[in-house]
Amino acid sequence: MSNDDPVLFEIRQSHLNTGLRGIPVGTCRTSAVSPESGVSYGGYPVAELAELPSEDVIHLLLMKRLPTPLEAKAFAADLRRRASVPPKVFELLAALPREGHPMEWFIAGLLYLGMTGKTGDWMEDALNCIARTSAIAAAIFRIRGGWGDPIPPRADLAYAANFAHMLGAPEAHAQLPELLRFFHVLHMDHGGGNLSTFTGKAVASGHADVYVSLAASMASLYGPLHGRANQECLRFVKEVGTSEKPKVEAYVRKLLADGGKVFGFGHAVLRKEDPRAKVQYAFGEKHFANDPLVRTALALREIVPPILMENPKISNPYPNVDAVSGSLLHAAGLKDDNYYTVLFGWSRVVGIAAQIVDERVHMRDGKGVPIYRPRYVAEGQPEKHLS
Ligand code: NMX
Ligand code: MLT
Repeated sequence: MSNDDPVLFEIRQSHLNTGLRGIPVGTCRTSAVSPESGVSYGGYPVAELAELPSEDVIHLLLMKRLPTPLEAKAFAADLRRRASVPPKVFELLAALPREGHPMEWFIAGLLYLGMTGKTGDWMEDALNCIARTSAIAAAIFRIRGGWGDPIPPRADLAYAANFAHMLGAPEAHAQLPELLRFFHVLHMDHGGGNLSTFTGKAVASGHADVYVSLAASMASLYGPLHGRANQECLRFVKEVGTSEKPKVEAYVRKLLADGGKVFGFGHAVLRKEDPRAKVQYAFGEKHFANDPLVRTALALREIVPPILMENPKISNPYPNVDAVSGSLLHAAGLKDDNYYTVLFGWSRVVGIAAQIVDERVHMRDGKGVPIYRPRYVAEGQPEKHLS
């Protein structure tokens, strides 16, 4: 092996069946995750980007640089032009069973979008899909939640403000549009190896299209250990039911003794408090300091890490992105936690689509990453014959 081809990782028997934990499999052009400082997009710490309009950050992830003011205007207008969804898609959504989870609806919505509007060009489909998922996600809240018919987008609103408008949430707090804007930016991307992103790129490596690849990603995000942790986390915060510290501590200790998981804490890569959680806690302290669920989430922030640290198996005892997001959404008027993972998906679609474009169009000098095909070592199958 030459010096130009350094060994990055030595694979040992003990690495098998660990979910590829820590094993390098490729390069990522959109974002990087540092165990200590968390995620950055294109080199910018996510907490700084949380100040920007969604469109600028979408541009950064897709084009690998922030837009100039003129480009930003043109890019936002381009996304608005692409945003219209065929009415047939809403009719199809309306026919879905209410018992289906909103994420199952979102997966169906992505497939319907693909069936009614794909071009086959990776970048075009990525842009169209990003532009159209706001209408799909908002329609899921409205149709499944019984809020009414989908609300058309407005030509004068920015991406996230338009989403808040299309939601038309009956109990919306004045801070909801601002919360949705930075929620969107914070959740867009998290390196190349998180489960939903990895899944989407793997599916796209077989040259399936952007829409079905994103639908597969969203199936990964649906799991309670991944994106659905935001829903589970709010349920957990509700169950704790108090911000009185001794009671919170007693609750958490009993939960762990019974073998339960403390939702919103821990991470496969991070080893410090997630900067995305920090931004959200600060917003909670500023706008919802008297909300009982936000207060419980803030108490958990203090109490849980030292308790989790007592278990040496737990690699990261600190809050992750989901620790307080549900409490904020609830305080801002989105009361039904069943829908929270759709908001995660609405955001993560951006980073996954950008990474799919990179792997299909740019990697390996434009040849693209070949079809994913890791090796599995056969286990417990001595040779046998039928006769
Ligand atoms: N509560 C209880 N046990 C935990 C927790 C926690 N918050 N975090 C880790 N552990 C356990 C974990 O289940 C594992 O136990 P076992 O060996 O018996 O299987 C052990 O500690 C070691 O796990 P780690 O290596 O620290 O973490 P891993 O990379 O396997 O998992 C998570 C990472 C995020 C799946 C895990 O920390 C977890 O289940 N957290 C709670 C759910 C959650 O908040 N998920 C959201 C993550 C963010 N996202 O968007 O995906
Ligand atoms: C996250 O946003 O924290 C993830 O998608 C989980 C991960 O990085 O593994």
